[in-house]
Amino acid sequence: LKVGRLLLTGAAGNLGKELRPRLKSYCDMLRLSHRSPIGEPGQGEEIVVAALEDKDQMQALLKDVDAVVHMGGVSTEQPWDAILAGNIMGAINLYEAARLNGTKRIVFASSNHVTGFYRQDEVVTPKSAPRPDGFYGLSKAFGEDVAQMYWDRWGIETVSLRIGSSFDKPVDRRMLATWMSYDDLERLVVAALTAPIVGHSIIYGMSDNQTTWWDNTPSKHIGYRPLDSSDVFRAEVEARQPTIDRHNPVALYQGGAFVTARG
Ligand code: 15L
Repeated sequence: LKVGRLLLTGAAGNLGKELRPRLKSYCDMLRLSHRSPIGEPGQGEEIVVAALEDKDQMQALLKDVDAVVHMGGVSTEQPWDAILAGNIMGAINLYEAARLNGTKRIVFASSNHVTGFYRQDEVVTPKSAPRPDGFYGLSKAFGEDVAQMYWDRWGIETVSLRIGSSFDKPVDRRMLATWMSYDDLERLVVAALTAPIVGHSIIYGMSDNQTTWWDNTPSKHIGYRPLDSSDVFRAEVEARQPTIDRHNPVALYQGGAFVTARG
């Protein structure tokens, strides 16, 4: 199933870089955006420089786009001003641009930090109340609310991906629960783009890890099936981190180091 004209924001970011070559085969044209220049487009690509906090640039960016994979924005705990520009103004500018341009669906890179202040001995679902662990998590919760409002009011569909830790491999104990491989990230984004109806759905982005704090049952309709697991790295991770201090908030809460990080 092809998407037509697809926009990938944050194309030069950690996950944008991974998705750029992978998304090409699912669309006729891949438009890539970043806040600074990122070189020349390849075949079937367009490159546009646009800052999320710039309303006019965002409206031009979404012209003739059928769907968006929104990986742009601030991706860690940062000073409020940066979060305000990239993630708060950015969310509104993106959705306003989608409304004005008739974009049908957005896949929004939300984050597990929306629920980072649940403890590691709790299992949460996409229906659980948010408990953001900082300005960053708060901004992602806001982005999800923006998505919900634009669905209810304007019929723009979104899948909000509460991405765990999408890296090469898990490097600490926490990531045994939160890790998502790049191949599973691709499967999740493609499922979110192509599921026939999604309204506004929220789903945690994780591989098929044995240890998990998240139950995606309410979002089964998206049809995401992870094929990787952090468990092949378990021995390596446990050797590197043999003990954990359960009184340390970093080991107690799902958000890990984010729960004490200052922007
Ligand atoms: C995130 O939201 C960050 O963007 C990413 O860099 C990781 O730190 C991840 O969460 C995580 O929780 O491991």
